[in-house]
Amino acid sequence: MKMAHLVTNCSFSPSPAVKPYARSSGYCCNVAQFQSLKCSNVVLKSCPARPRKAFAARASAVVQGQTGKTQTPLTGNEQASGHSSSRPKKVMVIGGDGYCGWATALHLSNKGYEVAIVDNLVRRLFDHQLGLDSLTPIASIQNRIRRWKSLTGKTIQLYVGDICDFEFLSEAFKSFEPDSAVHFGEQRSAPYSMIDRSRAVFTQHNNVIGTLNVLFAIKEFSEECHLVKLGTMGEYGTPNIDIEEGFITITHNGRTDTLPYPKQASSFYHLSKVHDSHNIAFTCKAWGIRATDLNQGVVYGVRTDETAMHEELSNRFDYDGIFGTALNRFCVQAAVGHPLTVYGKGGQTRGYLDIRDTVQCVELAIANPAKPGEFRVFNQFTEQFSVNELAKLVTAAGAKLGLEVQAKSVPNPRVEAEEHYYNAKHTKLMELGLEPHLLSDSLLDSLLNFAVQYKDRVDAAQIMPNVSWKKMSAKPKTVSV
Ligand code: NAD
Ligand code: USQ
Repeated sequence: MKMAHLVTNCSFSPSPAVKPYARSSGYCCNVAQFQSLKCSNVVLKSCPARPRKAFAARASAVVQGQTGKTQTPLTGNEQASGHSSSRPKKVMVIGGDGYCGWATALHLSNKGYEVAIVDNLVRRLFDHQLGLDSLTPIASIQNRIRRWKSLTGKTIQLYVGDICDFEFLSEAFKSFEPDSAVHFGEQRSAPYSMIDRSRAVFTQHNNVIGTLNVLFAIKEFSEECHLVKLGTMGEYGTPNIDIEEGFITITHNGRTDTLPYPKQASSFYHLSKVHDSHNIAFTCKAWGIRATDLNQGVVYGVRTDETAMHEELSNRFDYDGIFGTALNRFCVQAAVGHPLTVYGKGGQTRGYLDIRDTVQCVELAIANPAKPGEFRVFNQFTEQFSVNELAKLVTAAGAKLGLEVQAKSVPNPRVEAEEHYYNAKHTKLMELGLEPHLLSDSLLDSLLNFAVQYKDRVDAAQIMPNVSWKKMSAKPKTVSV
């Protein structure tokens, strides 16, 4: 029996003095730091067959046969050749402890993929440091994975560390040997990136260098590995023409070419995604890497088939002014009787999708990999809404549940167009078979009921936005109360 490092019952007690954005902080951003965490009941066993460094902590020791009802997905080569060995396809989910990543890791595991999560848990640290919390209580990653194993018999491996640490990432790649790497592991909040200089620098360093390391790891250790990278619709901004999926054909001075669609990102976070896309496109050309850039819209919802199986599998649900996204925030605001915070005129239009479609889209991208050297871009959303439209929908759904919901325009903390044209294409994932869960009355009802169920956990002080694009400065800023 192959045993690896088994880590249980870790409890994090970061010092309040620790800066979230300092890589040398006492948090588990890398090897030594992870080991210096306060952990109770830590059992470390060595793996004689494949020795690896202690920081590549695997939560479950034994890789067992998959017991899911769905057909075991095969590796890319097996699919291509029509031959099948019994080896399930391996997917590394980077950022697998986060909102989209956790739901995706469970979904893929349920579908018969062999899954490993890579995460440095820095998102949990942001909460500690900013005094924020998920609406839903979330179990530690170790308990989540143990619960999943006890319910389904399926193993998810865990590598705790920072992908900006190339030594750590190399070990994870060499040890797991992924067929696909799904990369969610970034600082993903636009407001967070606009708090102050150090958070802006952290965001771009974390995201750009992390992705660059993933590209180097693929080139060095897993040439065939398909990179599925979470980008964002916000890379395109809000141009006054239709938004295409990644590329646009332009005729200029009588000559025609198909070029990357122009990027007009509107926060240091969104800009980090633009830089990522350029680096990925370049390495596809230069090194023959196969990559899919999923330009995802704003995600809403919280439950997927898998996370609903047990409260210890619950996903995070952010509602605060920094990490909370529009529709999720509005549902919580409605539940606690807070006026819906429409920023400015409320004509800001974006693509939105249900978290159940996030996991479906990623699965589709993995099952239909890009070819070697191909850089594909899919726009990943299912419907467009303006902020005013969302506020109207939530107000109506709240009334049906007996909630008195009011929408109120608050001064827009961001610099963005508040009335604009928006028409973004999103057909490529549909062509691959996406069956969207559209925002229906019933979904809104259940989201609202969910928010009502946990309303005692809401800290009303975290609802109003408190990060201003214009007032951002070089001076470190504290944003919690
Ligand atoms: P999240 O913050 O909940 O999860 C991100 C995870 O990545 C966290 O668990 C965090 O600890 C981990 N992480 C961050 N930096 C890391 C590093 N250097 N090394 C290892 N792990 C690291 O975010 P999310 O909402 O799940 O978003 C996931 C991805 O999807 C992001 O790339 C985001 O830009 C993209 N996206 C999200 C949304 C949305 O509405 N949530 C919409 C579009 C795109
Ligand atoms: N907005 C409000 N009121 C609120 C919250 C937001 O009016 O209380 C507005 C914002 O000003 C913005 C729009 O709603 O115009 C969307 O804001 P958001 O906070 O829901 O989403 P955003 O900051 O764009 O970021 C989120 C995720 C990010 C992802 C992005 C996809 O946090 O990771 O990249 O959605 S997209 O918007 O398509 O770029």
